Amino acid sequence: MRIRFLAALVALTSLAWSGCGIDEYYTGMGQGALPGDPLYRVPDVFVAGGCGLAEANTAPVTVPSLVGQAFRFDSLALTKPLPDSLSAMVNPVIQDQMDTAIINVLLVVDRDDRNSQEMTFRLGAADPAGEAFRLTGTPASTDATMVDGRFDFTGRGEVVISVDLGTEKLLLPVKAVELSGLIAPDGSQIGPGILKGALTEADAETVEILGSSLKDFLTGTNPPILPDLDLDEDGTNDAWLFEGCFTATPVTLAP
Ligand SMILES: [Ca+2]
Repeated sequence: MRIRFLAALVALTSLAWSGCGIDEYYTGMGQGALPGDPLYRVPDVFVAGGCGLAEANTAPVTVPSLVGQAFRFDSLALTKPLPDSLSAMVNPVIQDQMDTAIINVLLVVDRDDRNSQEMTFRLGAADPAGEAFRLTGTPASTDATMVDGRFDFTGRGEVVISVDLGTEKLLLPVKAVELSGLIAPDGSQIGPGILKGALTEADAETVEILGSSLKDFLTGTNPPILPDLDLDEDGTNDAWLFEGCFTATPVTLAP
């Protein structure tokens, strides 16, 4: 795990440098590898077109009510804004840290009205508390529709995803989050699910990664990854679309 993390870091550094045109950096990983060759095969996690949610079989939830149930993200594979080659390096790190309870994102059910086919959730970061998990902040409520096991946010949530980079933390503040997902009839899991949100330019300026801002990092790669969302609709893009596929499983919510 550590070696894979270090390899990812080396590759990120290499990308940042070559992107800035300051230097070229060869990782030396793999005889005969050429600069620009991916270090890893892209894992088969990039399900094209909505994480397979549209194709999944829906079925009514048979559990009478999910109110009070917390679901913890146990996988999150980013598809945007990072290019596939970079996602292929970052996603295994995210997966490792979800497996080891370092990255903890909860989706808590506060309302589950089968008659009106509506639900209300809270989405937020959490910390382990014994065998349970406790929300780290006080996330706002977000409404959703729920038909035949599939929920779709009608409001917007936000969450900060905190990735442990060894000596520092990479904080990814994701705004305007919309979730859609399929709840298993017995409530035993959510998946497939899709997360769509926005990483704002203002946030990316304050996030540090490898000694520079995340904004400079993204715009400094080759080719540059430029903002592709105009959140305030003033005609100038000010955010990156942040997208990923997720699954989640029930956990106990600590008060
Ligand atoms: Ca704008």
